[in-house]
Amino acid sequence: MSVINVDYSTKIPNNVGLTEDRTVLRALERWHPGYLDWWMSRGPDGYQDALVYLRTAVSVDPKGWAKFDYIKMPQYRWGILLAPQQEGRTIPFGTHKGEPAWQEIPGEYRAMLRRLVVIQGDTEPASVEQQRYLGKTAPSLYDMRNLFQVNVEEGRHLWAMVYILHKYFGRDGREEAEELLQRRSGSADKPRMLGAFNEATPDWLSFFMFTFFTDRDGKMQLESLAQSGFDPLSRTCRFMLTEEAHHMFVGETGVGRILQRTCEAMKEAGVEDVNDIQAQRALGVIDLPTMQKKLNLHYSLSLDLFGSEVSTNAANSFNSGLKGRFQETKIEDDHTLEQSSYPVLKLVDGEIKRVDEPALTAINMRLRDDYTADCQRGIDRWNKVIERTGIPFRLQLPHVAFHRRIGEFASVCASPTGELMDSGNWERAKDSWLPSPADGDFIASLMRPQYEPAKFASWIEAPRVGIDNKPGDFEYVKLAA
Ligand code: BYC
Repeated sequence: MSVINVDYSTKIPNNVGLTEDRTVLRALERWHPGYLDWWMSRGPDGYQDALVYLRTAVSVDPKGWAKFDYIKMPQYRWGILLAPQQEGRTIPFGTHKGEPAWQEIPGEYRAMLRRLVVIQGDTEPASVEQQRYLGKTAPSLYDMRNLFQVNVEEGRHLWAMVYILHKYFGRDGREEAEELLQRRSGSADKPRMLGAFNEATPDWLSFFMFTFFTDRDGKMQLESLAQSGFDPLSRTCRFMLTEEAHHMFVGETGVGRILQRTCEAMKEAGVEDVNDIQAQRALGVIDLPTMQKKLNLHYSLSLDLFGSEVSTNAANSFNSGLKGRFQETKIEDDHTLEQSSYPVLKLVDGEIKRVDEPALTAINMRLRDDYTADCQRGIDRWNKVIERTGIPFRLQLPHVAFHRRIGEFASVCASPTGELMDSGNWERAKDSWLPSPADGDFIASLMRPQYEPAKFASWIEAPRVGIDNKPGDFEYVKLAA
């Protein structure tokens, strides 16, 4: 078996030679029924008998890894797929820089690595739980198919982390893998580990914003873990990134299509005031100010996922060679950062200022900056969509101090433009910056399913091209009778 092609002879498709690794194969086979129970009870509600036009990874060859076919979701072949091993790969950063990449985990780093793998693993099922009910209000079969594609792949990403836990962490790993099926998004007793993954995803605008902003954090974190000196983690994250790209595409094009519909409806009806919410809503579309509010919410929740700006956890993960920076190997510096500094936004005497901090402890800040730049490029593309319609409205990223619960700005109240204010004023202004209950009710009123091929809900444009180049009237989901 080559590392490129996937072995489908075992219950768990893989390219890691599971047939010869009986202990791990058996451990995973024991975990499998619990996973399926979780999928059936916490995965997409309904639609488990529908035939969904999904892509499944059949190889890790970048040129042709996906095969599209109709499949019922519970029969999706969740597999363990690692990118090919790079001959002679060395650790690219930290105190072990230049040493051969590890194929086993050095004893002293086990606990630190386990924490990173468990946090990564925890986010994957969490997002599926958050999106559980969205199929019922899908604006088209095309969108429904994309939702389910994202869901099954997040399920596969959970498998990817569970494989690492079973293979390299023995009994501790098996216990952690079990726990990953026990925690629940939004639960009071056993919540998911990171804040954003306990928030609701109540409607499709939230889903698209989530896949734009939160999956983009996933991209940044996976890129950093793909640099890891622990080679199996690096290889598994590299392959996950190929799937992640589609998730961000779903988010970016989803929001883009909503913006397009709103702006075109405004043009057709002659609505000129971009702040006239009622006039826009009367057209059956989502008004532009509410789009900005949802953006503010999802960006600020996702910023929290980067941890504290100054973090010894992050410094330790970097020093020990476990988690690097975004595209580490493309950065031109010494990759050990012992003497370097990095500008960090901090509160100094009640003002927000940039202060130089040791670059090692500022690793989270740097990744967050790279993330913000990547988000900004996406916002620019959305603004082009608006600009082409001639509507004078532009979306903006709020200030990083706005609406934060983790890090330097968790203790202060700031407006979207970064002015610090007291909590009373902030509370009074909050509904003009973040979606209010009334905004939520309005969006909910639009969330009616559209299940006819080639048709789309009133508030979203059709996509420009189909998935797998299928024509506009393609039936992406065949709903069970
Ligand atoms: N919520 O030193 P600190 C994805 C905790 S998304 C709650 O500041 P550190 C996906 C932290 O655990 C990518 N708690 O932070 C997207 C620590 O607690 P303990 C997921 C938080 O460790 C869409 C304490 O605060 N992957 O893949 O430097 C769909 C102090 O921590 C939060 C990863 O994140 C929070 N937001 O950085 C599906 C990669 N933030 O341990 C999937 C792995 C911090 O003292 N994780 N805390 O009790 C990491 O690299 C790091 O752990 C973090 C935090 C970036 C998360």
